Amino acid sequence: MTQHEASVASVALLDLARDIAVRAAEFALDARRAGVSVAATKSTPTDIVTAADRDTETLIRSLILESRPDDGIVGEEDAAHIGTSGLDWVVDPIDGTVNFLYGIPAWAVSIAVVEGGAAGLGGTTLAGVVVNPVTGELFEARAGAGARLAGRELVVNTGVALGSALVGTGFGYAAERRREQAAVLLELLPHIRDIRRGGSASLDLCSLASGRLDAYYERGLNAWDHAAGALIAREAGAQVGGPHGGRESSELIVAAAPGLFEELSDALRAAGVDA
Ligand code: LIP
Repeated sequence: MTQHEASVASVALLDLARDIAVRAAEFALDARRAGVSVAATKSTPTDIVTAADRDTETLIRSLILESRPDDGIVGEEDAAHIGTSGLDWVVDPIDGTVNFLYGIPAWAVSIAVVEGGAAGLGGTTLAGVVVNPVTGELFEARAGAGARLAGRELVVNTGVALGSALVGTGFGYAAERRREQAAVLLELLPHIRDIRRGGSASLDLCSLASGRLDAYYERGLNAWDHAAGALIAREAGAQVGGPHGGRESSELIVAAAPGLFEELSDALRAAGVDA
């Protein structure tokens, strides 16, 4: 495939991801307005799933396979669908489920298209879309083509020292994991401007991309939480990574402009994180 052909292909993937994300966002917002209840719990009693999570992912999966029947799908609420095309769609139908349940307007539909990764892990993200259905904000990026919100190019904040940095983070659902995360926060908080805990990793990464945060880190995420947001942040100029200079992973994701990325990583290591 020539570079031009690859570019045309990734434009088509972004267009499809955007169309599907918009339709899923409308569907999920209607479900929110109709009233939400917990359908089940997963890893702990506070790790909830609603019928809207499941129904929205079902809609997204059907729309993907309608257009691209040979692609794979990795989603939060159902088993992986193995494809044959080498492309995986990595989907979080409602990222920020607790916010969705409580009616806090900070949840998102997150869809990424990943090439060459085993079940969406470790590959190259070609396109990503994150939609906040309540605010109507649609963040998107295509690899090598920048990140945008409503047509406006996104650029991360640069030249921010750790002591002046507004840092986003989140916490897991298991008590022991939360205890560890609180201990890290105790060490980090005196060295930064402040913490923001928004409740949606994909929106936190989009906040970084749009200058509403200076940095973001979190431990214990799944690929669907960060796949699209990480591309949007990278295309806005953020350095995004995980432990020991590697790729972001379920163990750790750190994202910030170069310079602050290293400062934050050093501070996390000093707080006992294997960064
Ligand atoms: C959420 C993440 C968030 C994390 C929450 C939760 P979910 O994903 O986006 O960053 O702090 O604990 O994991 O479960 O709402 O899709």
